[in-house]
Amino acid sequence: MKVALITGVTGQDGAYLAEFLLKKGYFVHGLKRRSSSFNTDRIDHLYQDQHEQNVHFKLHYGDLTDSTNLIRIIQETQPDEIYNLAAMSHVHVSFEMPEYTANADGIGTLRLLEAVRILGLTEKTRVYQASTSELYGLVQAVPQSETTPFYPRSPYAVAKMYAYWITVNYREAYNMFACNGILFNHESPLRGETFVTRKITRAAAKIALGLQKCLYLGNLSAQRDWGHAKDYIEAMWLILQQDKPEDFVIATGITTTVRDFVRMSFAELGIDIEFSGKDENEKGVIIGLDVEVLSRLGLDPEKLFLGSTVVKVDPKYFRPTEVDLLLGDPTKSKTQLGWAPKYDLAALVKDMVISDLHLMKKDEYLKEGGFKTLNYFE
Ligand code: NDP
Ligand code: GDR
Repeated sequence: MKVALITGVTGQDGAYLAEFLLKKGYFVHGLKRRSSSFNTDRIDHLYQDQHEQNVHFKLHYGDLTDSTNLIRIIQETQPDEIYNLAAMSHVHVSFEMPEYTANADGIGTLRLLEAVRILGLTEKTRVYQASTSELYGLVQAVPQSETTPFYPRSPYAVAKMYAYWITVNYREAYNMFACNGILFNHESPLRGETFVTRKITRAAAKIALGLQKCLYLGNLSAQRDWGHAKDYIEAMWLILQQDKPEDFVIATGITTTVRDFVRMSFAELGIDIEFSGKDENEKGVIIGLDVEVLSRLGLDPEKLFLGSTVVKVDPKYFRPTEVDLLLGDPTKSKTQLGWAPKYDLAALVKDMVISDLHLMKKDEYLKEGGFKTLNYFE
C-alpha cells in the first residue's frame, strides 16, 4: 500500500486530494494545525475511528513553521509521496502578514524538503510543491507556460517563489523526485469563503434569497484562468507518477474577468445583472429576472427588484500591487501527463452556485427558527 502525507489536508485541495488518494488505495496521513475549535469540516466525511481495524486515514498535529514536528511526522509515516499544500494562501492577507507568510509558505517548504533529506528518504519519498500562477505576477507574456519569466507581486507570491526554487534546487542538488505544479486558480464548493469566486457565489445565493442586499468587491477587471479543484488535484497526483521529476503548468487556457464571473453566478439563479460606471463607481444592477429559473430553484421573485443595485466596489479590496491577467498554457501537462479538465467555467459556476444556494437555504431555515447563523466578513 502506498503511503501519502498531505500538508494542508484541511484546506480545499487537501480535502479533495485525500479523498482521491483514499479511493486509489493509499494510506493517507494528513497534517492539521491545532485550532481552538474544530477545523476539519472539509474532511469530516473521511474520518475513520482510529480504534477500528483497517484505518487508512490519519491526522497528525503539525505546522510548517515547526521543523521538529515535520521531522517526527515524516519519520513516523515514511511516506512514498508528500503533497505540500499547506500555506497562508490568501494573496491580499499576505500584505498584512508578510513575515508569517514568508515563514510558512517559503521556509516551510525548505523545512519539509530538509526533513526528507536528513531522514535519508531522498530516494524513497517524492515531493509535490503547490506552486502558483501568482509567480507570473506582472504580465511578461501570455499565455503563461513553464518557461515564462516570474515577476511576483505580493508577499505571498514572493514566498512561493522561494518555495519554487528551493524545490528545483533540492531536485538538482540531491537528486530528489521533487516537482512544482504551477497551478492556476482553481475553485469549488469547498473554496475558502474570502476568495473572490466563493465570495460571489455565496453572496449571489444570499441576495437571491433576500438575505443580503449588496455584494462589495474590489477590482472587477482582474482576469483569472479558473478551473475546478477536483480536476487540479488529479494533476498533482499525475505529476508524481511520472518517470522523471519535472514542473508543470496546470490551467484551462481560458481567462475571464471577475465582472463576468459575477454575471454568470447571478444568471445561474435567474438574475440578469448589468454593470455601469467606472472604477470605484462601477456597480451592478438587476435588469431582468427569469421567473422560470427562479421558481425551479424555489426562489421567490417578489424578493428581487428590477433596478436594485446588488454589486458595488469597495476600494478596501484593492491590492497594493495587483495581478491583472492570468492565462495559462497547459500544453505540456496535456501532452506529457495526459491531463485535461472535465469541468469548464460554466460547470464550475453552476456547481458552486447550487451548492451555496443549498447552504444559504439552510441558513434561512435556521434564521426563521430563531437560531443564529454564521456571518462572514470580507
Ligand atoms: P486553502 O487556504 O484552502 O488551504 C490551506 C491549508 O494550509 C489549510 O489546511 C491550512 O490549515 C493549512 N495551513 C496554513 N498555514 C499552515 C501552517 N503554517 N502549517 C500547516 N498548515 C497550514 O488553500 P488551497 O487548498 O486552495 O490551496 C492549496 C495550496 O495550493 C496552497 O499552498 C496554495 O497556496 C496553493 N495554490 C492554490 C491555488 C488555488 O487556486 N486554490 C492555486 C495555486 C496554488 P487551516 O485549515 O487550519 O487554515
Ligand atoms: P488570487 O485569488 O489572488 O488570484 O489567489 P482571489 O480569489 O483572492 O482574487 C482573484 C482576483 O479577484 C480580485 N478581487 C477580489 N478578490 C478577493 N479575494 N475579494 C474581493 O472582494 C475581490 N474583488 C476583486 C482580486 O483583486 C484578484 O485579482 C488565489 C489563491 O488561491 C492563491 O493561493 C493562489 O496561488 C492563486 O489563486 C493562483
